[in-house]
Amino acid sequence: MGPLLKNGKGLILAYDQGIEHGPSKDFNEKNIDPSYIVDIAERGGFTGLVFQKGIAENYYRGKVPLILKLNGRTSLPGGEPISRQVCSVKQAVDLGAKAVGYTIYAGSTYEHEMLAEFGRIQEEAHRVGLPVLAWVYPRGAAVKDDTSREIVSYAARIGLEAGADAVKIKYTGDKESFAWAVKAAGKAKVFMSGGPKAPTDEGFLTQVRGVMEAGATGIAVGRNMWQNQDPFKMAFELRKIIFNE
Ligand code: FBP
Repeated sequence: MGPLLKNGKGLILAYDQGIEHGPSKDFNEKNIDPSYIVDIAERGGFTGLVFQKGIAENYYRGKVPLILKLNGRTSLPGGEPISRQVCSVKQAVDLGAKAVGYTIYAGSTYEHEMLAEFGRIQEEAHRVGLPVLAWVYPRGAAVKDDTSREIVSYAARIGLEAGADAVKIKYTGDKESFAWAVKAAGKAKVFMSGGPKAPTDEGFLTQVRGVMEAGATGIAVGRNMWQNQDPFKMAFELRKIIFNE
């Protein structure tokens, strides 16, 4: 995880929402352009940038460490979630990625397919020296509350046991319960997932402070950055909290 961290901490910018949610749900005239996101990552001092391969091939400029997402899905089918591999580890290496990412929808009736695929990818990535970040999002009819202490700590533990070097999990709502999830993740580094844009910047920053105090390695966020009117100011505030700058 070294290349993705500064002083042992990480600030990662996620931009795979175009395929996950569709362009009209999250994007405006500005942030629909991937070049704008690359600017935010570069000028904002991010330690990692998450793209799907099509965006990476066309827009990635090599300055901020790339985390290539290897699976993906659209929001169109509905039903139990499944996200399958759409890009190889070799392609990640060819694109200069410093890590690969994969989403596991634990709790889905298809979880066995994602766990098996993740297992193969993890072995392949480790063979070529790439760390693996797991987005572990419990989801599907069996999952009642995907941000409860129990479920989020379960997600963190799944990441550890499946062999992830880092796990990206949802916020539980308070520092104490998030600290339990960090414990459950063991040696897997924990990144908080951003979620929909918070109503106020201060509210989001307070949340991030709590998450860092709970022992997280950092955050991996999208909408709370590139939907912000002033993402550079937000990045500045986040760097103060995460890196003690
Ligand atoms: P956000 O900070 O915008 O929530 O992005 C984090 C992320 O994990 C993205 O990488 C991914 O596209 C999205 O959330 C998935 O969101 P959802 O929870 O709706 O599946």
